Amino acid sequence: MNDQVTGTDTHCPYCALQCGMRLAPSPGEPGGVQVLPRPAFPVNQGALCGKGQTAPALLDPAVRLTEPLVRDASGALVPADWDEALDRVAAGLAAVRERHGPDAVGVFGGGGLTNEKAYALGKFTRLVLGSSQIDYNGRFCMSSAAAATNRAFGLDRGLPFPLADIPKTGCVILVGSNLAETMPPVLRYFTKLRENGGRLIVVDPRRTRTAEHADLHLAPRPGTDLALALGLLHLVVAEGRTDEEFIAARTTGWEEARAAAMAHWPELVERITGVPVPLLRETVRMFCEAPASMVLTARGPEQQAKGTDTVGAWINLCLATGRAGRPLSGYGCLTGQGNGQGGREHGQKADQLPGYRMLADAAAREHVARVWGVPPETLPGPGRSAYELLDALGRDTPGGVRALLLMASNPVVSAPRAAHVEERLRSLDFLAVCDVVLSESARLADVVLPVTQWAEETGTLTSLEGRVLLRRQAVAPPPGCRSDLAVLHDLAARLGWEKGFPTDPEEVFEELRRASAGGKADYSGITYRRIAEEDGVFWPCPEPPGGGPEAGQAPHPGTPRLFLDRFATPDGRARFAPVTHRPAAEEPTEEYPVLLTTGRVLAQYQSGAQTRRVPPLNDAAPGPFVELHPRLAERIGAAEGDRLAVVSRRGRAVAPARISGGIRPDTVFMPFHWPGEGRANTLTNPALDPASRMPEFKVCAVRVELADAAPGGAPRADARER
Ligand SMILES: Nc1nc2c(c(=O)[nH]1)N[C@H]1C(S)=C(S)[C@@H](COP(=O)(O)OP(=O)(O)OC[C@H]3O[C@@H](n4cnc5c(=O)[nH]c(N)nc54)[C@H](O)[C@@H]3O)O[C@H]1N2
Ligand SMILES: Nc1nc2c(c(=O)[nH]1)N[C@H]1C(S)=C(S)[C@@H](COP(=O)(O)OP(=O)(O)OC[C@H]3O[C@@H](n4cnc5c(=O)[nH]c(N)nc54)[C@H](O)[C@@H]3O)O[C@H]1N2
Ligand code: SF4
Ligand SMILES: [Mo]
Repeated sequence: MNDQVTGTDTHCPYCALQCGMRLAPSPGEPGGVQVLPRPAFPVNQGALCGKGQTAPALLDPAVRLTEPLVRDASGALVPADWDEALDRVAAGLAAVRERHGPDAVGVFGGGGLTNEKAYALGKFTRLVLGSSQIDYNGRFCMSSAAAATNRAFGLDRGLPFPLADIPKTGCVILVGSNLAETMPPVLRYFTKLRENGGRLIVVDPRRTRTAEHADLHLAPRPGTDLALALGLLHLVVAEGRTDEEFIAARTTGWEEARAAAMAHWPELVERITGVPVPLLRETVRMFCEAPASMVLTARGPEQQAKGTDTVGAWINLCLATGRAGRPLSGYGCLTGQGNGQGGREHGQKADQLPGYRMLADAAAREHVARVWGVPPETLPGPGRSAYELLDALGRDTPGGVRALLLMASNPVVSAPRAAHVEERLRSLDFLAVCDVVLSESARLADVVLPVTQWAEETGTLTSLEGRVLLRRQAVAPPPGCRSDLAVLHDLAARLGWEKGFPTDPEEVFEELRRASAGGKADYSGITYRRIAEEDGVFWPCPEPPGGGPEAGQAPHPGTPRLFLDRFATPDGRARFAPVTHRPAAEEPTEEYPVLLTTGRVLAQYQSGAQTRRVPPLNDAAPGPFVELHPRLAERIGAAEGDRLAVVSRRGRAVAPARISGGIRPDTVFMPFHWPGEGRANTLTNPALDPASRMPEFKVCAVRVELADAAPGGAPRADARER
């Protein structure tokens, strides 16, 4: 539907909900368009959060990059024409490759990239650069849930059912998601659930806006969700609430998982988590007495050095109670970035090829190599994970990565142990950044390429439901910008690959369809036309043998609901994970007695590179803060608004106090959207989950003190005057 009069139906630039919206011309407004509701799109039915509503501000040439920038002899970034900028990038990457080998050239992508871009970026890295060194920011996002669902179900799709099922189930345990702030239009599904008599249980160390809507709020110590889930499973067994028939027919590994859970007595779990036993019992009762129930996790339990096992423990709870692979029941992960789902399926992850094929699998390599027209042995093997890649940057790292192409991420703000990562980026021989704005990371680049974004181009994204959507171009891009696809095409041509990198997104998608055919994330039956006609298509959607509708065959309907007949494992059974509790990588000590956790606020998005440039959003959330309990505030002598120093083993950050009775007294919370002195990631711990390589963003040990205290510890008098 591309109607000149009423505008263009498209989707939001930000999160994984990918709300439908309509953009209509509106001269005089920022970006020259206004956002109108698109009530016919079923997922958000016209509702948008403030970020979506104000998104046209991102199109304003006053905030976005409109010409390439190159570093001149004096060290300043100065405008250049495209040919010069592209020549410099091609030469910078080629020089390092020649001197230090292909694996000295790295690529870092983003979950905001469309499927077409993620696909082209993976192909570019493996073919043109010949490098194994590619990963992306999605590793920081849902990789633990991905690892756990692959292990348990044989497939990783965020939600195995559409959001529309949520109001019809009986009970949802929402673990570590603040969706009232992170995807507000989704809240209506939970409000309807409760109107229908269903129950909502929220697990979060803070009484968030989301927790305000819950029937029960459990507030565990950060980093103890694994013990919590095991304690619930213990009670399920002790109270005779297991579904033995389901366990026998559809799962494997129960005996081991059961034995592990039985070691987690409710009283022990109360001691570890701080959640009282009666609340544990009430949770089990609500969950098991509902005719159907779900567990949904987000970054709270996942961004831990044991995130994979933690998600595994929550899946165990679903399996033991028969709450998986059945209508209106199951485990799901709420994916985060706009294309967090599709971005991990098509080859920008260190170990993956398109269609969710694994790079280490010979048959997978052969299939994809055939589509790419190269011998399979030319494809490099798996590379380093995101943090390991960032940690290996720099000319002083033996065997490290000395040139980097960074596309759609801002790790100077968003990576763990960010001061170290910033220093690694500065020590590169060559850094090229493709971005829409001059982010903190782009400021460090030798060359910055200004790319088209969102409403300025067309592409597909896969939402948290596994629904493949078409985000349509609605406005002309500024003349000085090129799409990421064009950048990859132009660089490939300079590096000897005239063919294989088309700039037309639909052409790339047609190739992606073939590359994904037969893979786990099979998109071969999906076309741009179908997406437009059907409000999106759920993968897997294979093309029927012998061809689709063009060949006179009925199209595959797509798969809104997974696992109803069998799980995607070789034997069709779900696998229990035999997991036991372990402490966080850093527990409190005398020197660092408080736990820091981090996350988001409503009006800012991620590293803030985009939303800090949108005035109404920036006014609503102008800067960082440290949320702390009144008792902790009293102990350190802090009043509301006082500048607090939060110190971890990695560094020190300073931000004003925000005192709240809604947070645990042993925990402080900082949002991570800002650079500079209030950068939360100066503090965070890059301890990695052994399976997913996810860093422990959600828990580290810190000391909290008044920033302006005089030596000796007493608050300086002037620090209290504001
Ligand atoms: N406004 C806004 N919306 C966004 C984004 C944004 O930056 N801003 N980003 C998008 C992206 S990429 C993502 S990944 C999603 C993230 O969406 P969410 O997962 O909802 O976001 P977070 O705030 O990171 O974490 C959720 C909650 O986890 C809690 N938490 C902290 N530690 C623990 C713990 O140990 N256990 C448990 N159970 N909970 C804990 C925090 O208190 C927080 O309330 O949001 C998406 N939407
Ligand atoms: N402490 C702490 N740190 C965290 C988290 C946390 O909870 N706590 N969460 C983590 C999570 S879940 C995530 S997802 C990461 C996200 O962190 P980042 O990867 O830094 O994410 P963004 O800020 O979205 O950065 C995206 C960049 O890409 C640009 N961009 C947008 N569209 C395009 C495009 O089409 N092409 C190109 N080339 N560029 C584009 C934007 O302008 C922006 O500069 O942060 C992680 N960091
Ligand atoms: S919830 Fe997400 S997709 Fe919807 S308008 Fe807000 S940021 Fe955009
Ligand atoms: Mo994310």
